[in-house]
Amino acid sequence: TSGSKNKYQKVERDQAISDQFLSADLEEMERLQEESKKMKYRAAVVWRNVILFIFLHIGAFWGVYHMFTEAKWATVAWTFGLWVFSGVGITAGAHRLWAHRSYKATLPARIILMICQTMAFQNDIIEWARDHRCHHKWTDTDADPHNTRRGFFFAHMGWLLMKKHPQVKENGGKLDLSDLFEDPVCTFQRKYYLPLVALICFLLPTAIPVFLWGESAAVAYTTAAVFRYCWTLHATWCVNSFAHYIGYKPYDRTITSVESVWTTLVAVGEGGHNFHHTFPQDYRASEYSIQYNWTRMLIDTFAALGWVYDRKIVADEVIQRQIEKHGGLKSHEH
Ligand code: ST9
Ligand code: ZN
Ligand code: ZN
Repeated sequence: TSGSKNKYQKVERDQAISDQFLSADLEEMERLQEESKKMKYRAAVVWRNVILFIFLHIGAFWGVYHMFTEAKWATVAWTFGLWVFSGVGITAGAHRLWAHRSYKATLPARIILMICQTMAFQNDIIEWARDHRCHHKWTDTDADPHNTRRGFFFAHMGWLLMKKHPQVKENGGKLDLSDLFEDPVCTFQRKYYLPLVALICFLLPTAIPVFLWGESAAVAYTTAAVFRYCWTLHATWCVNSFAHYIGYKPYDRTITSVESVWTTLVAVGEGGHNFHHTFPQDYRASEYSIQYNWTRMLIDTFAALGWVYDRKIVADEVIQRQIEKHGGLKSHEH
């Protein structure tokens, strides 16, 4: 029937989409770097963002002060719970599901993940996935939004304080994002993004401690909203900075990304970054070297409930062969 034919085509199409951001070949990377050198581009600082991030950090420190002084224990627990909740919106949602298509999810699961992802306030899913697909395809060139060649701070958060390099826009514009624009969960979120963020990232985290256990609004806001948001941002950014700089490279010694155990701890299971850049289609996003993969446990739990399915993994033999041929242990071997 035409129905089953469409279904079959869709599977093929999804595979093509998740394959398109395997790293570009060396020739293309070199061409990009040559072109970039000729551009004589100078980065422009976006002062609005600098000022907003300064206020965010002041608010976050205030939140830490409140946590050690007046906050009720339930508010502290709530703050840490929301770190994990918004964190999996990024790892299981924006990253492994939407950016990489490493598994499939039913509508209810996608709605839950979208709500979690909105709480993390890291741009809407479509924008997040577009930047991330650029990062994988053109890693460490100027078409990578958080190019590590521009330094540790740029890779961590500096890239959000400046205009994007023209190569990001030019090359990113060629990516196929049709899968994201076809998902009504993504287009709904994009359409109402800022009101949804106000509600889910700031209002609800503040209101619940106030109404359920009588926390003061100022304490709830600075801890569960502002501090938690800022903390989760840094946890995420560590994957772009620390997990591209300091650690081991068991799967591919020629790339910058590394295995970073403590990044895994703050980034709810996302520190196996040498594995992840080597096998970006694998829903586990890390393999043997790192055990605390909470995001994987969540996806597996959802799968047991029938909420998600078709989890992609790379065969053990393939991983072993990769380790033997291309693995290395030293950090910073280019
Ligand atoms: C944030 C994101 O923090 C963090 C992402 C981290 C990724 C980590 C990945 C690691 C793996 C996963 C680990 C998860 C761990 C989680 C642990 C959790 C516990 N392709 O951007 P504009 C075009 S966000 C193609 O304004 P400017 C496009 O036409 C934090 N085209 O450029 C676009 O228009 P539209 C909160 C592209 O003016 C147009 O250019 N948010 C692409 O240079 C203009 O785009 C903020 O701080 C592309 N890739 O401004 C906001 N990009 O969108 C920060 C752009 O309409 N952002 N185009 O299609 C900004 O203010 C601005 O983007 C800017 C650049 C100032 C940085
Ligand atoms: Zn990725
Ligand atoms: Zn990376």
